[in-house]
Amino acid sequence: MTNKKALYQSILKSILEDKKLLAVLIDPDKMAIELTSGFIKKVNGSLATHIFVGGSTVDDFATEKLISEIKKHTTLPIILFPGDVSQITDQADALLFLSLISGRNPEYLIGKQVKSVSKLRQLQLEVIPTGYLLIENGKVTSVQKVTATKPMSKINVQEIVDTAKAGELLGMKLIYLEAGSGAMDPIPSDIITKVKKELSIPLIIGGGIRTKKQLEEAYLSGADLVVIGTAFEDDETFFEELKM
Ligand code: 1GP
Repeated sequence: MTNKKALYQSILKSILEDKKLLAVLIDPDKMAIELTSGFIKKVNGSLATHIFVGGSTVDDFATEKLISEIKKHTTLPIILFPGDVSQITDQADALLFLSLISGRNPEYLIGKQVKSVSKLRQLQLEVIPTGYLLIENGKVTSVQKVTATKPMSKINVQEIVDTAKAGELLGMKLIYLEAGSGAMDPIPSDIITKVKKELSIPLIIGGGIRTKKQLEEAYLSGADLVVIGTAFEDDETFFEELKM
């Protein structure tokens, strides 16, 4: 672990300067090493400001191998968004230290975090405490399956707002509202707006964003950083579409 907070500070600085951030999410399970350089070239030429790496089910060492390959081709910061302790590596610049505060499964609230400490102690990795909230989107997502937790209902906006605020009050440095990878619909704008209004820490939005309009809407509603994975995986011309 390191006391340096360089990456988190740079996120805060961007927000102060009114710059919106975009992370491309790469799942080590879906990205073949030999295709990495071509993909990262497109990321470099895009609006992306960060690369997130992680997935719900990933083979041991696949994340480390993938990140060392990505680093050969980019200077963008690489942040771990791990589905499991095995994905933690100091090849990355920072780690989203996630606690699934929308759920009530102790393993994902604190259990996995405790298990990761012996590993983190040995690594020079910036650790960013992050409150992670899964919001329902019309289909069962892998986060829901893997964590055996229920997503929060979209209808009960106040509960989502209160949960995010509780995360901040517990000392979390980021809040991540997740619709789930490949979600039918992204997080609704009114939820983003209301959560953002309550928070004084940065807000990350991800899941189901497939168009430039949806991206812009997330920013306008209050997202500081948007995460997109599936849309880039499915169609790399999306990198170009975003620039138009
Ligand atoms: C998933 O929020 C991320 O954890 C990104 O979702 O793959 O739907 O873009 P997509």
